[in-house]
Amino acid sequence: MNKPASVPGHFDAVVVGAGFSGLYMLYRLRQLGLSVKVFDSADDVGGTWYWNRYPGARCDIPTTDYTYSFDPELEKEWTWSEKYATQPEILEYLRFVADRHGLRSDIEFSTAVTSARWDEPEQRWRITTDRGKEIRCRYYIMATGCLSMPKSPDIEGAGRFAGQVYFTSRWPHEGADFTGQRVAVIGTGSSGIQSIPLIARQARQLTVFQRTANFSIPAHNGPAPADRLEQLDVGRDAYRHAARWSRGGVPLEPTDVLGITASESVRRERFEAAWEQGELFGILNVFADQGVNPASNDIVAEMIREKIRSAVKDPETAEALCPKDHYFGTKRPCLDTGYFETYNLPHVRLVDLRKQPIVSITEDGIETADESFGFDAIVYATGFDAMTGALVAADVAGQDGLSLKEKWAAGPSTYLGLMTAGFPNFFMLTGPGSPSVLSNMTVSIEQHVDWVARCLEDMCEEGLETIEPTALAEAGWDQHVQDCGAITLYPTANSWYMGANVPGKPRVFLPYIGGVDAYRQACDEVASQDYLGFRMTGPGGDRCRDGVVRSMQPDVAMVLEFVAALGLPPMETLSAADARALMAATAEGRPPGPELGEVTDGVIPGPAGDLPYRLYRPGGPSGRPRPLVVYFHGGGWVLGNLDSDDPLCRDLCARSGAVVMSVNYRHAPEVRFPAAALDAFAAVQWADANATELGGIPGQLAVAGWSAGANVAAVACQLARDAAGPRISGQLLICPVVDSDMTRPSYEENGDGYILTTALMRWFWDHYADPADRGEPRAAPLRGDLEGLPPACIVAADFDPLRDEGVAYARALGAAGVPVRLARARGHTHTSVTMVDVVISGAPVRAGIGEALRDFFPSAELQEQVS
Ligand code: N01
Repeated sequence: MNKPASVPGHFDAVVVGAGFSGLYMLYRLRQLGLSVKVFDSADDVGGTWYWNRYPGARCDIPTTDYTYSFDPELEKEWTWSEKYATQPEILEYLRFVADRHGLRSDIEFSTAVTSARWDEPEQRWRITTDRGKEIRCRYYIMATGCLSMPKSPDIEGAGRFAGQVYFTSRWPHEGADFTGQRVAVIGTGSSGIQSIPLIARQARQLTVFQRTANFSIPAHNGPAPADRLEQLDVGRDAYRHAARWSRGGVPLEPTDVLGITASESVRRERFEAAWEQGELFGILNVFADQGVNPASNDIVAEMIREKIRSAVKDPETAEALCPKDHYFGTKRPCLDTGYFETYNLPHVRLVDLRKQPIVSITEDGIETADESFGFDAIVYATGFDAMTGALVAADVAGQDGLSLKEKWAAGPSTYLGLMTAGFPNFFMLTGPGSPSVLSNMTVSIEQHVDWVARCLEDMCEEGLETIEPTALAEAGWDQHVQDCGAITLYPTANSWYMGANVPGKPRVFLPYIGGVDAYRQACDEVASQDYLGFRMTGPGGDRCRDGVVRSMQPDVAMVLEFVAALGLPPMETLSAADARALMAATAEGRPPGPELGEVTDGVIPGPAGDLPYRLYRPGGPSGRPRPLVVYFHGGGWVLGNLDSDDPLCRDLCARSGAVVMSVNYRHAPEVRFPAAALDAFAAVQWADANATELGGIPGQLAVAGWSAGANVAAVACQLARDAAGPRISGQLLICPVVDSDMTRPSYEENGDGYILTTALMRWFWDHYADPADRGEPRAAPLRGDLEGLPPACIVAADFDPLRDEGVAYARALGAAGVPVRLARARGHTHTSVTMVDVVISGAPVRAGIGEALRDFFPSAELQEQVS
């Protein structure tokens, strides 16, 4: 039983919403001994499942998984009757839970919260309800659901229709009888797709108005899957634990099969198995790359289109039902029962609004650009103002009276999707920036509720009374949420995930797509690191450990995890020969980089024998001269060759439109300092003298390099300046080695765990140059005279031990009057920017590099060729 409010109208916590999240939050707050009041505008528990009563409403995650796990006894006492339970059964379940734990006594039904104001002097929230009540609470928790605020009809004349009007999201409790009626359904998202087959059973005539064709797979509903029940019987706790640490909140091994490389038979087999299984996470896991690679995605999409074509008899209708304007999964796919087959019924018709848009709703029907339709009833299945709608509609005002609506005018900003700066003690359950709608909601709800409960318990123990995120932590999380979305295809769609379904809503990727497991890890880390990124106050003292919980690009982190799992020996423990062999082996099977016009190999004379080179020419008219970039590969003067940096050179060539000449140089330990630098300078001289033969434009030559290759490129520029030629138009230095001082902070911060380690860098130096030589400008160009050098573009990566020397070189060049562009590779390591088509987040950085290269050659011709 709840602790009563010690002062009438004063509670420890107020929760809005009595659905899955609100009920469990109440249960946990009570366990902490807090006084709680829950408000819900409905007259019973259920939340989403109270309102969405349209015919055919079911969950789309198997109910064995879409269920609470906090109460093992409850799990024993409740058995779901179907694989995907109906809305009435889910509602019954929530009623059962509420009764079992006596939760109703703390819930005020049929009461909406109309405003919530943070009272700074009192350090309390002031809550008002539509029943005129005003109450105070320390913690204000919105458990209002992600899909609870119906989108208002944005169709001309929507209020004019004189017949029956229904919204799937607010279906009448007494139901609707369409027998003998002419019915219109507008919208073909999950709600439309679930209800259309059932409405068709009653209606005399059913017309479906479709704006966007949607992907849907058969739910194959029936008894709960036997294998799932067996797993639960054998080890319920282990199963639930696996769900909590899975990507989507349902135990499922993510596949490593790539769509682009799988054979046709493997593709077909995997797809058909997922189709037969009829589960959302299964069909989203046919290929590991379907969410990021358009070609792979299209394989799945086309197989679904084939299924639609074979289900729908009329070819024109079938084609209109085939989704073609978004990648599969980027709008939430649906699970259906006989949806596409419904269009084979003689009284059902599809109107494709792309061909004939709605002009207006009229008094007796709908008028499109081509036709007038008469109806007895119109059903709006037009969706929700998702994820933020219910939050901003609630008139929440934090410090200084700033409302959530104002703060989020350009899109939501949260820390972990749980809190937002400026709104102390205000929690959102499954808020924007958390996995929420991309996951099994029940797992994500329990995780959020447990986190909030633990946080309040910790605060209580330490005498802390307020908590709110810092601006730094919140900005870092917002960035991470967007970074995670940006490497996927999701932002390309006009989906409600992007806020694109509501006119005027800012286009921002709303949920967190990094995975339930990764998210839980981040939340746990925050809590265990003294609530990193939160500011807490109270009689127990003020405290704030400020910081960003995730600043690495998500795909870079994945690569690091993958490499760590390989358990490779550290390079510096190997001989040079073995290290070279290991490097070559790890490069096998990587994506080749872009196709180019021409790639040819050759040799040039070096100071001590021939040096191999590879010449990359972009596509386009052959024979047309272009500026020339002489490139030097990375590898610490010990490793690497023309092949090691081949994808990067292709990428640089394609992006810049210049001819790229990658030149190999002599390596240590066989030949030590300054051989590599002298070879580089000789190569630049030769390229300049032979520019025309190489397809270059005489006098338009730049140098480039990565890592140790950038070291020799930088040295070549200094040698060219000292030798009064050749004239170099620019130097591109990607994560360069420019100094032998290994004490800068970036060595301290990033010296271990990010592939290029301090130990490896020391190994490189030891192979390359005697300690006495390492201060020489030909080894450490930062220590040289920097005046009169060519314009530079320097790339410095956040998680690179060499970051600070790159930045120092940029600053020193600038101070010496050299034009410099410093490109920060945010969230990247020393190697990740170069991993073409592996680390997708590196592409924008390389796009900037391509632009910098073009800027070295301001000839209108090159700019034109590239654009
Ligand atoms: O809403 P939606 P929903 N003129 O936004 C169309 C969950 N859910 O209620 O795509 C004409 O998906 C709109 O067209 P377009 C689930 O997560 C789950 O169906 O914007 N058409 C679209 O076709 C789901 O994703 C279940 O071009 C208009 C449709 O209306 C989410 O809730 C069941 C229009 C809206 O589709 C939302 O689903 C139900 C206009 N002015 C819901 N405006 C389960 O199975 C909108 N549309 C658990």
